[in-house]
Amino acid sequence: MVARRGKLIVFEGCDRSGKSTQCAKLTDRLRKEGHKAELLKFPDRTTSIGLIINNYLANKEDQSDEVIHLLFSANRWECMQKMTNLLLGGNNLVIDRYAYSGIAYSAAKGMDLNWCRQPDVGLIKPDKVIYMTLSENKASERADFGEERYEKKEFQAKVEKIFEQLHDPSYWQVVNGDGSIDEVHQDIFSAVSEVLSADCGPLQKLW
Ligand code: DGP
Ligand code: NA
Ligand code: NA
Repeated sequence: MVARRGKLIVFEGCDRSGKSTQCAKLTDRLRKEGHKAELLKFPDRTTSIGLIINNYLANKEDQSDEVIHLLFSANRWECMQKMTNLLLGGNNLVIDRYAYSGIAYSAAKGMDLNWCRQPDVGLIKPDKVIYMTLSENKASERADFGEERYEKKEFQAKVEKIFEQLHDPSYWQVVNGDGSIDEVHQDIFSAVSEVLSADCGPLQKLW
């Protein structure tokens, strides 16, 4: 019998919302509970496109808004065959950022939202998007932003507004990241458990 396909779980949210910590915790938990699970992250800075993106984020290299937008998208496209193979092989994928970050961070610069959406049309559609939020209070308690290009308070507020526009309640779950790491993990784990036991049908495409 052919293995049931794995589920695609995407984490989205602003910088410092706790995505990376929660992605790692969820992947561990899934494995402990006997599920096959792999963790991926975008941008994937290890490919040649990823290296250009890394230099851009580190402010070592400039790119036009259009070029960097297309490179972020290409960085996702170059992973599609691998993701398809993993999912069809029964692996659940946990992904730290995806096309929604692509749109949110570019549109926050004032770029046209519809233009921004186009390059990611046809990527594998997630079965669930975990959208992590953080209240102002909690955000200011966390360590300061780093040095990277987008890590500024005013810019993050614009990004958040675009994420709110992209929010699709049919497959997004908003998770408040204000609680302790374990509390937040518990919320995420219950949302994801539902998806894992559901029959989501064949892989679908964005958008
Ligand atoms: P991270 O490694 O998750 O902290 O992401 C690096 C930074 O890049 C972060 O500020 C979010 C931003 N980012 C992630 N994906 C995209 C994308 O597709 N397009 C743009 N413009 N920015 C992105
Ligand atoms: Na970051
Ligand atoms: Na992160």
